Amino acid sequence: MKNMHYIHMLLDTNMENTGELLMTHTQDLFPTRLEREANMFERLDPVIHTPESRATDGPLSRDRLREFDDKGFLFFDSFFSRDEMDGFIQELAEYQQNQALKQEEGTILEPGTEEIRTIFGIHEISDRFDRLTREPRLLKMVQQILDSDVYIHQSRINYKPGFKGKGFNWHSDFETWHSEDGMPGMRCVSCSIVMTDNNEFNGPLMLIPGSHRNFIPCVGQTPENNYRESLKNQTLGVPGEQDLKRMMDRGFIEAPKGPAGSMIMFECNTLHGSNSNMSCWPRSNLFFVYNSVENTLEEPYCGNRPRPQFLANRRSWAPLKPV
Ligand code: 6CS
Ligand code: FE
Repeated sequence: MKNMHYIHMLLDTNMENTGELLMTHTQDLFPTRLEREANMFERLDPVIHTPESRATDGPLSRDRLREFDDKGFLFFDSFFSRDEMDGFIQELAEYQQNQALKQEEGTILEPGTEEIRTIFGIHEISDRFDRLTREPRLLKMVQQILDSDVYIHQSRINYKPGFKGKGFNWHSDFETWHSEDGMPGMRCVSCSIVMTDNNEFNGPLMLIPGSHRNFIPCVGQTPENNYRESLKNQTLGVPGEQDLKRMMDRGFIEAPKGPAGSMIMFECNTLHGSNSNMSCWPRSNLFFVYNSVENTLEEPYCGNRPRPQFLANRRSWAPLKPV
């Protein structure tokens, strides 16, 4: 049963005699892409959805759950062994040489180059990556946090090639997924698996600890097909500098680094971004976005047409079963 506080039941004025309740729309509890600035406000959803009594029914210890609750992300050094990653890394290298794949709409190139920036829907392209989304070690942690079955909302590989990989502006994924994909609430977690060693020079993912606790409404109306620009250079859904400074002063910035096979698990509303890659080494990270089956997509709250399947899965919300 969906979280009822998202469903805004209205008496249909034409039918008040019958008192029949009609679900006319899901109330937008996270208004954003506004005409003028609005204050940030505290999130409405828990971070850890599992009740305290069942909190340790899963691989994460109380301390790790508390750390995720406090910071909005966890780092796992060498979560997968390097040789477990070899097959995945080999497959990603083959994709970079695949000219037909470069023409796909779900493949985004670095501006002005033939270098791949992102391939979306990687779990729908590859059986190997599809199986990885159902790796029990991942699934059990995500289910423990979200207290429900999950499905993949979005998967992608960000290549960030040496010298040419551009950065990503600060943003909350949830702000985009709510506004442009109709994701009702914050019950969604990303797992970013490091495919090439992340060091301080090749543009590692940067996160602001504690930023997941506030929703920051952003200014600017969303044009149709915004993703054609935003995936190369995001300008909408980027918080203002005053709000970013407030979050950074409060939580500072962390850039977890580690060898291929390491993993960053972060909450859908944790502010993150990354610098351009000025080194010669690629910084390729795989992202699996696990959404709760209790948080499935509505119509986009920005009012636009739904985004393509490779960005926002509307086709299969069946609970993922571990391999
Ligand atoms: O629009 C999106 O869904 C994508 N944009 C960013 C910057 N992060 C999340 C996601 O990949
Ligand atoms: Fe993001």
